[in-house]
Amino acid sequence: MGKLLLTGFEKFLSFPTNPSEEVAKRLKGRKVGKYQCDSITLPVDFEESVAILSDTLEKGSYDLALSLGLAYSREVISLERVALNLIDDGVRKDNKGRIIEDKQILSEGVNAYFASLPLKKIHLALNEAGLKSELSLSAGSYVCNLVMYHLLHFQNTISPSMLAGFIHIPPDASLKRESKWTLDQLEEAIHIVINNC
Ligand code: PCA
Repeated sequence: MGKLLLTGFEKFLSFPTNPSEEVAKRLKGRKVGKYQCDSITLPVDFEESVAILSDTLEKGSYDLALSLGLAYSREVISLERVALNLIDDGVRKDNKGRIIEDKQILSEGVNAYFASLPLKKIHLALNEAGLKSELSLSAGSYVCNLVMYHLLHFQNTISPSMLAGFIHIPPDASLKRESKWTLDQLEEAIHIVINNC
């Protein structure tokens, strides 16, 4: 049985919940496909998110690491292809009230990393199940991109055989009334992602 780390994020800005946390919690301790799932909630904090993620990855020797985050303005599951070595969000504060603009994540780091997940296969499987998804070229330049970059930096430098990547999920209908997604559907989508890894 493979080892899976699934991460979600705590709530942030004025959103009352974060479905990425809810979905990660639902899968905690469960067997999904060929993986046994560990899950954690990361703080929306430019420093602590990275510290907790790195510590967990170092201790866990995972075969698959999947991070989830909320993309409030997106309508479908976004399969992120690229993490950039950049934080630049002049508007959104983290949960400690910090704003970071135009800053490299790692000054000696490469400019970008690609997810090591079979994204095209996952995309097809989701769409066949009627759960709409897209391949996305940007995880943004806020905390999700930061976590994705560190996850892929770890994969590339320490654990090259690990499958790793980031998925942005849309809001569920309890968070945004116009949303067509329920938490059950978001959870099903993440099951399909894992089953195709
Ligand atoms: N979404 C934010 C950070 C936490 C989350 O769930 C993002 O897209 O960067």
